[in-house]
Amino acid sequence: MSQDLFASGPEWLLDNQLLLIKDFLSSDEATQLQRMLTETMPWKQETLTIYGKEHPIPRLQAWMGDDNIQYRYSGKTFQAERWSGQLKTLADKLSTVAATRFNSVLLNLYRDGNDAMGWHSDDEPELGPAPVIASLSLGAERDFAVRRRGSSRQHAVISLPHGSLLIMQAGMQRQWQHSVPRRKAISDSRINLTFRQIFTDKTLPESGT
Ligand SMILES: O=C(O)CCC(=O)C(=O)O
Repeated sequence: MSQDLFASGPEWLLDNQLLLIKDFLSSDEATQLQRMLTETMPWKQETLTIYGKEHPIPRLQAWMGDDNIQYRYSGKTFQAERWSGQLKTLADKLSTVAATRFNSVLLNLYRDGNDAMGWHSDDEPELGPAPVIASLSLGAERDFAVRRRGSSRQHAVISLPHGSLLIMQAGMQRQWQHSVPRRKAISDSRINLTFRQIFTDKTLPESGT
């Protein structure tokens, strides 16, 4: 992990499973990026099938990456759209920061505090056995809650400000779940980008590496 690229104060949290860099982007850079993404991304409200019934998820999503990147999530296959030059440049920069090779990004648009994300770990097989995920937050400051896998008790809440970068380290998804709880008092929107390395059957590393 290269830390000398940061302007100031990265914080290690949760037994070093999370690295938070609050000022990864300046406020102006973050605002500009949020505006550009709000206007140009192919936002969609996906649905999840629960007990045979389709439910719209409480947020909008877009999925961008290298050619032929596919991701299975909740029984569905999503094909990444080819990313713009600006997102690819950002992915390359974050790959250097996180010492990995991000080939895709999942974008979530939380329209206001009624939009949310439930408890989960990012542990789909395509992410490999020990995924490192870089999560960039733009817009309304929202809580990121964590709990141990197998426990229903919330362990910690980390507030993610405009322009912040949170890097989930390799052991995080095995041990912890995370969520973005509803916050009804928040009326502003937020975009979160999670940069991921998606493996194909051919590039998947062995379990335990
Ligand atoms: O919006 C966030 O901060 C978290 C997003 C997330 O958990 C995910 O994309 O898996």
